[in-house]
Amino acid sequence: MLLLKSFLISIASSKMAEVPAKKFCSSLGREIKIAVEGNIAAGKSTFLKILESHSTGYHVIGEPLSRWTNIPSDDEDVTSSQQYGSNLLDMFYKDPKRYAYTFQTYACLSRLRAQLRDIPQHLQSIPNPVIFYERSVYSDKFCFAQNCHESGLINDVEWSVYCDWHSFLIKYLHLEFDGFIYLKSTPEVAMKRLKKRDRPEERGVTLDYLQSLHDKHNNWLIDNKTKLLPSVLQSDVPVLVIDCDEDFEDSQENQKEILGKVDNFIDSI
Ligand code: UDP
Ligand code: DCM
Ligand code: MG
Repeated sequence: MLLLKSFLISIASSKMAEVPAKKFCSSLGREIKIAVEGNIAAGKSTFLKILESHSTGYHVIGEPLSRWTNIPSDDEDVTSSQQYGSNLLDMFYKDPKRYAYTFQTYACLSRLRAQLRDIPQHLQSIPNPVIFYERSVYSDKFCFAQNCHESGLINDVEWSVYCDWHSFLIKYLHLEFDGFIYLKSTPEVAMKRLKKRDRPEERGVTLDYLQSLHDKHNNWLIDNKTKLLPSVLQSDVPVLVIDCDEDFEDSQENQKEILGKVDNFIDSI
């Protein structure tokens, strides 16, 4: 049984400025893999963009959202479901009971595909590059799919099937992370940012839904109430919790403080 035993570093407020690329002191002797977690519209993609421009040793693998909404993308080959022109994210939000299982399956599958790609060539000459992933197969299951099951959008049979293949994949594919960064926002701030971003598919997302997902993230990443899979692959994974309610997108000061915390966190791994 994998219990995420976390040490928590909270950032109450954040201050920012330009920071030179740094040398990391990790003892791992290989790339460091970090999953960045957080509610819908918490600010993960914004945060990851800032991280990537902070250091040449930082590399980001974004969420494969374009596959879910079928927006064509130059660097990705088209999958069979895209050939049919589906927007699965939209189908899920329009008819969640019908499409929750399908969407959750596809979201996790496309994430696996992204996570299992080789690390980019240019990183191979850098000692201990850090790869940040926007979410993980763990939040897919323990936040989103489980929430769908508990709210009746995924029925018991579908949930059993999901758990079965998910456990199997976790066991046989190497999907470990060296740490998690939890961008923690209140559901109210996530809602404000979701409205600002205004993705058409997400216009029906309610504050209650964001509250449920918020609780799921907290149970997992802060309170350790969610036990991860029975697995010997990973234990004692550190979690850095960053309170991101205060705007950081437009605040150099806040970015500087957040980046300092991330650098320290990476150094501690
Ligand atoms: N955003 C903001 N202030 C911040 C971070 C993000 O106003 O400090 C906005 C950002 O411009 C975007 C929305 O919040 O319109 C959602 O951000 P993002 O897409 O990064 O969130 P994610 O869903 O990836 O967590
Ligand atoms: N999403 C989901 N289930 C998952 C992963 C993501 O329903 N397992 C949804 C939530 C958002 C969208 O995909 O509507 C992308 O997430 P974000 O906006 O947080 O980047
Ligand atoms: Mg995002």
